[in-house]
Amino acid sequence: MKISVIWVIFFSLLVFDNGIQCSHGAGRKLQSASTEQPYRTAYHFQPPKNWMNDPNGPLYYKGIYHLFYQYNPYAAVWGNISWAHSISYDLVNWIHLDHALSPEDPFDINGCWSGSTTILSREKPVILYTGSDTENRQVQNLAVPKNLSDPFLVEWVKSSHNPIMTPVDGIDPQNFRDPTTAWQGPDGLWRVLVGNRMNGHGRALLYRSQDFVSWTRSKDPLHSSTKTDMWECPDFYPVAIDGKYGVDTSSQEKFTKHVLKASFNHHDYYILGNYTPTTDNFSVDTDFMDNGSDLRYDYGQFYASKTFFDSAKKRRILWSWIQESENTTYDIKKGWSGLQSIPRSILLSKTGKQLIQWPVEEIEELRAKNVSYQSKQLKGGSILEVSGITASQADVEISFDLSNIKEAELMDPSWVDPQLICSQKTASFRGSVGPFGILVLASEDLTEQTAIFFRIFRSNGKYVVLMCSDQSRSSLREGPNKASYGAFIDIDPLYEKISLRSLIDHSIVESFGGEGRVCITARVYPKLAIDEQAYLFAFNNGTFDVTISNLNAWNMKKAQIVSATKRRKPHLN
Ligand code: DQQ
Repeated sequence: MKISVIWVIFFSLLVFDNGIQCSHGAGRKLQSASTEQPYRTAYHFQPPKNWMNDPNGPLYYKGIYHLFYQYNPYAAVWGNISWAHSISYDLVNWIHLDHALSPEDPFDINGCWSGSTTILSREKPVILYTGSDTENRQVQNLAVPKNLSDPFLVEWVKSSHNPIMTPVDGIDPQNFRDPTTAWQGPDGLWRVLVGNRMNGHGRALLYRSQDFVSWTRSKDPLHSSTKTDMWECPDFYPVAIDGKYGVDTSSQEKFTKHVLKASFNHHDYYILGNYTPTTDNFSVDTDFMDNGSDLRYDYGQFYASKTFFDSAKKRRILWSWIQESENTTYDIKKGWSGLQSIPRSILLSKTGKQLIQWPVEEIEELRAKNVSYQSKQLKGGSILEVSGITASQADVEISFDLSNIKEAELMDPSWVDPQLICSQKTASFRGSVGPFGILVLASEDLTEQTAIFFRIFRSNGKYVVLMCSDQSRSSLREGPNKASYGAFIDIDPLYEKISLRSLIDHSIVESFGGEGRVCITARVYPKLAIDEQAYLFAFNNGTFDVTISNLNAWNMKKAQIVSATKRRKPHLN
């Protein structure tokens, strides 16, 4: 293990584009990118080629995790949308199976769009999905496994009753999609939500059914908003108050709150509230505002997500589509587009005011070589190379102690938009306490770097903690979108260390600040910082010192993601 500390004086920050720069001893020789596919990931879920978008109907059934997803079998652009299907025993290693649903019938000929699974009577999984029919109307369809004794659920049969919900009674046929996992009320009836738009605004239509085939729409939607546009991929589920475990969607436990998530404006937003199953009343704590203040699952690239209840480990797991940040021409050239996030377990925070997310524990099985140290001072204007691991494929945990917190700058009351502050005060913009954090997928000369960092401000006798993911210098290539992302974190740095975990995987960086209170996912496409030529640093570009109380970084092994066709039958062990 070799850890070299390089102190960089303030002058060098000025000399080098006012950015953080370093020089260090005999490093690895800088080479130009040679790999054909430098942006394929090693431990994120992705199909071998072509286009992928929304996760659909994730479920745990008879010891196996299933993930279905929106997929174009023919190209790296959206189209011919089918439900691709993969299975896993551990949420890390996957086998691709045959497609579960293909657009072949009048009720889905123009696409088998997003939907969910529900397990009926604890043993019968069923799919509800949106079909784009012969007239391009959105309708809801049902499919069931052909053979329930097959734990891999390879073959699915579409119901002869399809479509089972149609856009009648004034429902806009172009904005009627993405049924949720259904839940059963105390009256035994199943309930499901369907995303919809009415007069330009988002709403979640509520349907009820006795038999899962005949559905009646409730007069009132479960919830609607006058502030937002169409709600895609709604999700509705209970979370335990002050609990460590996830809760089944149909659970009627008392000590829960409900989460309503909707996808709009390129982000996944959620609200919390109290749901009364006897009346189907959902009374919200705070409503969607669409003014920048709404809670998001993730403040970076993260869309059309979906949760499911894992009955094996009693947890709720969140999956999401992570889009490219590159143009379509480049997607076609590289032959694929889209990733799935690392599955995250999701809980209500102790304050009850927000959700907390954390990568599922199974991902830690991929951790290999480790570098670690404690109580390392990072002087103002300095960086520290974390060497000894493959920085393009890593898991990094770091926490900071701030003894100079009282020196934090005063917050300007006009700084209300965290993303704007992050894009104006990038990592190279010096502050007092911060920016401090890590530089990932960095080139040796630091001309390329993705900075994930914190800044501390004083405001009305309290401290405000800002977390940023700065992609402005992530690539020397011109094409990628390099917008910065940011959010305020609900942490009091007087009483708590500031912590960060980042999962780095070639072209994706998923970051979890404050133990999962703020998550930011970035797609980056470095030209130099690829494979062995990627470097990892901790940095402090504030004027005051900070201390790294703990740092642990691991090489991540490659996950086994294979196609069933290469094996006689699905088998992971
Ligand atoms: N993607 C699906 C739709 C959904 C959208 C189509 C969200 O069902 O509304 O591929 O990304």
